[in-house]
Amino acid sequence: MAKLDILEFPDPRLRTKATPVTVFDSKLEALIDDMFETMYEAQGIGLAATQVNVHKRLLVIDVSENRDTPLVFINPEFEIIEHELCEYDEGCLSVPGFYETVSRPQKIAVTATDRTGEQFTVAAEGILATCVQHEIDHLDGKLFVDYISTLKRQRIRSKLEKEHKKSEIGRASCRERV
Ligand code: GNR
Ligand code: NI
Repeated sequence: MAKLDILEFPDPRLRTKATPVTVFDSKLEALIDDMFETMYEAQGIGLAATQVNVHKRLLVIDVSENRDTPLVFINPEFEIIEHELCEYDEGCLSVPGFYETVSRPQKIAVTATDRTGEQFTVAAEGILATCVQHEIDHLDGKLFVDYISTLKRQRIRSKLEKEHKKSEIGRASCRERV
């Protein structure tokens, strides 16, 4: 197993539209395992393949308190069951350190396949419904910051760009010292 690097906003690769998974093989199994390891290590409740620079329609989620209920959704689609919106303070491993309130339909039905290619449908509400929609957005190249004001988004962008520049300088001086 391996921990994967997570792309961070405003990396343009996060805007890639992912394509369906068609091959269910050991390589896919290994990717799923690596995505869970990456998600648990980063203490996230979900991770989309897009975030680890794999542009396939695949996501992993664990919204359980004990972090012991891993869920895999391959080629996921959802239907809205209740149009009533539910607000959550959303964060994202690709937008580290920032949280904003986003409204999304509160009850959905998710159809996807599992890691063997078997199709299933589950109803999701609350944080699971929010998380599934947040992750499917990633597969379509969307981020939660797309739902907030341009001003707030630009502020987040420049703060993260500054941090990325700082850590690039840190890495460069580390190389110099070797
Ligand atoms: O860890 C995460 N927490 C979270 C909180 C509220 C709404 C959505 C999320 S998903 C996020 C992990 C992540 O970035 N997944 O793409
Ligand atoms: Ni995210």
